[in-house]
Amino acid sequence: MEQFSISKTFFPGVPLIDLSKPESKSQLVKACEDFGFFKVINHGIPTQFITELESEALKFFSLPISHKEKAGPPDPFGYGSKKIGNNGDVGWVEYLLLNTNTQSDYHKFASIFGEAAEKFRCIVNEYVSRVKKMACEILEMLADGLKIQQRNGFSKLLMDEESDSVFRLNHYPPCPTEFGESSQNLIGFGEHTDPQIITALRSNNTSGLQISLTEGNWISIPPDSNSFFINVGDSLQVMTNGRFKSVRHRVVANSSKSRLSMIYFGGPPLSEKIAPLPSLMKGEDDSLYKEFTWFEYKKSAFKSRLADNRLGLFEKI
Ligand code: GA4
Repeated sequence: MEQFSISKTFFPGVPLIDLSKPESKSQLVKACEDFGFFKVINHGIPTQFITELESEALKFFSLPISHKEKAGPPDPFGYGSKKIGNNGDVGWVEYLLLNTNTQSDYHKFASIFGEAAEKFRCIVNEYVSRVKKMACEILEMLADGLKIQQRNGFSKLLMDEESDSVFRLNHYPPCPTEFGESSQNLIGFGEHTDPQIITALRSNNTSGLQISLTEGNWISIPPDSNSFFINVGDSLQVMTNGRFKSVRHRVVANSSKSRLSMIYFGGPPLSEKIAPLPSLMKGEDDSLYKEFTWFEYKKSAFKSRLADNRLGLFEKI
């Protein structure tokens, strides 16, 4: 009788982690090792904070382009459309990039929102502080799961006043019909890994997000507006000396529905040295990576193209 090897062909699905269960720690570690990506439920963020920001974001994106452009260009913060970064990447997307620490970018919104700019700022701040708290809890569970003595070994970098974290609202309008059949393959946001420590994404129920575990193979992630999707960033890969993988991901455009995602990128202070935690190396000199600060990595990242293997430059040969 013919035997089927299910394990080789069947994709078991994205790890689903229940944050309310302390025993999730080991599942979290495994998800970061195997996928660098997982979905969390029971995340503790009340729906009201999510839907409030979502409706503000939709209000913003539905303004005429000439209004939205007043909040641009993204240098690197502000409104951007199609152009991603400074090195020639484009996608079927418009977005708002915001710094989570300084409020200096909000003057860009005052001319569009008028007094509502202040309300927008408050709603973003409230949302970001809750998502940051959840991200820190996840990082602490991971530190426990890895048996790192300092439970806040990772999370303290996000909690630091100088933490260089970013917040992004991405709006992917439905792809117009004149693009015809090729619209199926139109890229919303090109493939890349995130340079920071950890990313927390919440989207509406429109599909588009895909992850790649092996080169050239893409897995579509079913959307779930009640959950958060978390991914390991390059910096966490380095801090775990390659044990956790920063996941390559992208967004493909949808031909009929618009997709809105709200993304928190938790990063360390600029002066922070990004290096494997000593307890995660066998010997002192066993780091797979050269020494660098977050400032150096970020500078190099912003010179790169989206799809580049940014960590490659920092690997020891
Ligand atoms: C990817 C993760 C975040 O969205 C981001 C992106 C940034 C940008 O949009 O300006 C980058 C990209 C991201 C990595 C490589 C460079 C910089 C676009 C790009 C081509 C805000 C970030 O920190 O790095």
